[in-house]
Formats: sequence, C-alpha cells, structure tokens
Amino acid sequence: QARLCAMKRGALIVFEGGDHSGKTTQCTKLIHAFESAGEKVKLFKFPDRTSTIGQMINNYLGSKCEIEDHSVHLLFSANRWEKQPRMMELLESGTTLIVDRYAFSGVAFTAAKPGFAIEWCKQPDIGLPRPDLVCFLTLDTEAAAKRGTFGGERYERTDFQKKVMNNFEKLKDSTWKEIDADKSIDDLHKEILDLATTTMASVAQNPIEKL
Ligand code: DGP
Repeated sequence: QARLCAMKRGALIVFEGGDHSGKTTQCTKLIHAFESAGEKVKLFKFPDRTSTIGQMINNYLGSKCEIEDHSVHLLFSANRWEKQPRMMELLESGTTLIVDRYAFSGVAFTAAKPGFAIEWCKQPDIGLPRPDLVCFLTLDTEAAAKRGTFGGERYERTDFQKKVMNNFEKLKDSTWKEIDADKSIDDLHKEILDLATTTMASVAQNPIEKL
C-alpha cells in the first residue's frame, strides 16, 4: 500500500480547439509554469511532423501530395500510436504530459469531410491513453478573424473549421473543460493553470484509462 501511494502517475492534459485558438501558446506557457514549479512535465504535439509518417502528413497538409482521405486518417492515428509507448512510460513514471492536439482532432477533422461517420473515425485511436483533462479552447469566428488570416495549409478555411468545431461538440465528455479563448494570453493562462493543477493533484492514484 505504502509503495503504491509513493508511485504518483503523471496526468495527461490535452489541448483541442480550432486553428488560431491559441493552443500552442498556452501549451508552451503551461510547460514553463510547471517546469518553474519543479514538476516533471513534457510537451507532445500532434501531428508530430518529425517521424517518417509525420513527414508524409506534413507534405499532405502543405498540399505537396494527395493522400486518399481514409488513408490519411489512418496515418494521423498511426502518428499518435508511434508515440504511445513513450507516453505510457512517462505517465507511469510520474511525468505529466501536455499534448497539443490529440485523437479528438483526428475525429473532428476527418468527420468534417463528406461521407465520414464519427463512429468510423474513432476506431483507429481506440486503446490510446485517455486524457484526464481536455482543455477545449473556443473562439467565435469574428474573434478568430482578428488573429489574422489563415495560412495556406489544407483545412484552413472558415467553412471547414466550422464543421470541425461542430464535430468537437459531439465528442465532449466530463473530462472536457470548455474555455473561452477570447481573452488575454495571461488571463487564459491563469485559468488553464488552475484547471491543470487541480487535475494533476486529483489523478495521482487513478489508473490510466484508454480511449
Ligand atoms: P497544427 O500543427 O496543430 O496546426 O495541425 C495541423 C493541421 O492538421 C490542423 O489544420 C489540424 C489538422 N489535424 C491535426 N490532427 C489531425 C488528425 O488527426 N486528422 C486530421 N485529418 N487532421 C488533423
């Protein structure tokens, strides 16, 4: 019993939301805050464009190649699976993971394409570690537009992004916290730091669940 209590696992904290909602900025700030507090934390970002699969995804997103829609869905999932062993190892050894996009992006983006059912889209990610907290950053279209125009990557179109946000709504469960991202970087950070700190304290004794 005493030994079990000493083995504090890390928390899995995921950021989801539309493009331009500030996920990457907030992930970076959260990592820095935890590091300064002496916590064991590590950042993951999906898609991870550094692996062989990640490079295929990078070329696809930059429209340097075409990949059939089902195939690319499976590649995005494979890109998460290739990181799964390392993620589990870190979580079990007490490191908290901050993850910039995860399986929910996988589902929300593919299901925004014609002919894709949410249930089909969920299948390849079944078995990945389940997040303890999903920070879902929302930003209305007007506020998003103020943050500049979309770059040239595939999916960066307002009509497509609306469908994506609509799909995220269908994926929410009790681990999701919807956060209005239309505020200053520092105010948003404080809100997120609070949520993340509470989550880290509460999950320590719970087993890591699976999607
Ligand atoms: P980012 O590097 O966070 O800007 O993500 C790149 C783009 O890829 C962005 O438009 C979101 C999209 N995306 C992220 N994960 C997935 C996924 O698993 N499947 C699909 N189809 N798109 C994804």
